[in-house]
Amino acid sequence: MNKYLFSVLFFLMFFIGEVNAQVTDPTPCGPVPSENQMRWQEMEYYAFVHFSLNTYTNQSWGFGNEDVKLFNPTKADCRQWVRVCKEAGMKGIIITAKHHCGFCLWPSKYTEYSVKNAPWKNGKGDMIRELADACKEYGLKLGIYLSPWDRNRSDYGRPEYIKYYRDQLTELLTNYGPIFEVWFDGANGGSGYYGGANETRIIDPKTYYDWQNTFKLIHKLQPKCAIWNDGGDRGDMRWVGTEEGNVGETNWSLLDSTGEVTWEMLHYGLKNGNKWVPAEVNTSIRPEWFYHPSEDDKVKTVPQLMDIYYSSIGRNGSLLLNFPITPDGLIHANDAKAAIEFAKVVKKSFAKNLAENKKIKASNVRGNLRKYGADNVIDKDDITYWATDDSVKSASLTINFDRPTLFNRFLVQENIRLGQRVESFTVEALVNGVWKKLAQATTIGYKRILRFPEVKATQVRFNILSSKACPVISNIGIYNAPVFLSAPNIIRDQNGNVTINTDDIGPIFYYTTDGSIPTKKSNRYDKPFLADGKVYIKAIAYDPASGKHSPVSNEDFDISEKNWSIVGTNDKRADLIIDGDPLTAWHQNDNKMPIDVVINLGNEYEICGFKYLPDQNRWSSGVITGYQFFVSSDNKNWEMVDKGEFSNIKNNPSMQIKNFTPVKAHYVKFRALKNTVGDNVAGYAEVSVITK
Ligand code: FUL
Repeated sequence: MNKYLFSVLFFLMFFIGEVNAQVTDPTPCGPVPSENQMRWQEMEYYAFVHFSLNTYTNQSWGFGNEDVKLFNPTKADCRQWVRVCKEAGMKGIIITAKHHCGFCLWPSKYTEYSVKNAPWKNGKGDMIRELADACKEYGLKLGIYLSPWDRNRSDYGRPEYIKYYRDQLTELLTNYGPIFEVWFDGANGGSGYYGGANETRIIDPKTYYDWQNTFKLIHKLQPKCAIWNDGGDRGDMRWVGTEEGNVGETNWSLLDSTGEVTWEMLHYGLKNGNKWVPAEVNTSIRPEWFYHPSEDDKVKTVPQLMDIYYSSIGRNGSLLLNFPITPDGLIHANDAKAAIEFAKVVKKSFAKNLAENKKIKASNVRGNLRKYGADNVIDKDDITYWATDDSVKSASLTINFDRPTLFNRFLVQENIRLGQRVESFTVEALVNGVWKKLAQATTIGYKRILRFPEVKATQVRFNILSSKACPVISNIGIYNAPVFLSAPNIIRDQNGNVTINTDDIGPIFYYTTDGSIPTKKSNRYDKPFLADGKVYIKAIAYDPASGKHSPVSNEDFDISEKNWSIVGTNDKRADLIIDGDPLTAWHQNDNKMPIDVVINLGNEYEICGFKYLPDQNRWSSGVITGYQFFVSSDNKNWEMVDKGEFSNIKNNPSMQIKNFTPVKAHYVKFRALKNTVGDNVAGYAEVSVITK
């Protein structure tokens, strides 16, 4: 009998083994990442550094005629940059070897417009060499930004320039060791110095740069380098359509290999695209990319950086965070502090995976094989995965904590080597015996992290509702991350009434008007208060329940706008541009460019600059790029005191600040010459002046 049972068992085992042997790994679904893209994706987080002549001219885009003699970073220390980046948890640094002005941070033998003619180290300096050495010393990877648009070169726009560009790329990709990423910015504002021609040169970015041959050169010189390109030719990664620090909640790592790429495709990817082109989220730790002293108190706070983290790395993107290098040649202490604190919070947030070592059950396991079992999602191995049978495209995993457990984050990863599959999923929690939906989301990709209010539950259920093919999940994490209060908004209306608020529920606010840091002993805010005229307000939000407070927010208000008026229009909405509210805007579209707006300041003041905030609505029209600024004492005789461009306003529609030599003004005229789309609309959220 025993012998008989043994034979039956043996037969069954053999038979099942045979059946299982026929179960193969899921076949890839659609395009999959290359080894270069995979290596890049796993880096997750790395730095940008913006450093050039702009650093010395307070500009965003140099015109191309700035004096090389300005470049003299007396304390330049790339090891300091790298140490900050390393401590901030970053894996590499991409440097603006050449920005649009054409100035080169390395002594290129193909141009005189470089460090070799700058006073820095008597022309013997090479910033790329110093950074490459520092990266090597600290184990970070090096990346290169080489602007295709070059406002200095006389041959820009002609075929010779492409040779020059490739020669420079060859220098950079040959002499500085391994390069992990090259960055080819698509910006081209047209006008420039161009070797003295001082004209506008329009090129067709789709054909002029001949990217395919440049890509071949890169592959030859640096086979392991990933290519970022926002032009028509697909690189290895894509831009996400904004510099604010977020990619779409739905984020497919796919595009089509040919055809136009719309803003939607950049932001959300393309579900059925035929090429793997994942998202890289680029943003600056300050409003601008280059250093401007006026932004020293505008460094992003830890809660803001955490939001960016969840909206980039937490949405299947990588995060490229910029540090503007100071004129001394260092990462500013405020920026370093914010980035390092941010890294500490990220570490703390994901320190303990509450799902680890817990019982986990799947509604379906591919071929019932252990190899594809549910435990693979908590085994800390990114290669192993849970998969279902090919026919099963909706399935769930249940994690049992045994006892009530507090958490507020859910992390999930697909094994993207087999393609991106999941289209929609939910997360539920068993709270006091009842299943409660915590979150509903769409794509996953390399990594997705969901945030929800803290919940105490005994079980968590991850339900895949639909998937392009059988789901392949490599990792799940459940965390209880620290929660932060956001720094409050400080808004002053035209009458001088200051409002302090935030999106968080429940905090109280404290503020100061003398520049000191607010504490619980400072003024308590309970309703709008009057603070007219020049005043520097700092505020914090404070949560009495937890005893926690937010970072400090600052607003440096100038003269009173109480007696200001918009002259020469009957449109009442014109007042919205001096109402202090960044969310309201006015547009003029009944005239041809140039379009003027005239403000009566109600009094004579000595002014030394102005501020322009474009309409903050993403789809807004009338974002001004070319301007002139005039002053007058009588609204009749005008003197032009400034003219220029708002360089990067299309991609980064933040507050534009322009300074000029102090001058007396009773009336000011802001003239729009050109907008981002070349039509006849001028739009403004706010216009104000800077007094001496
Ligand atoms: C933009 C450029 O025009 C900015 O100056 C900056 O370099 C940013 C990263 O890309 O398009």
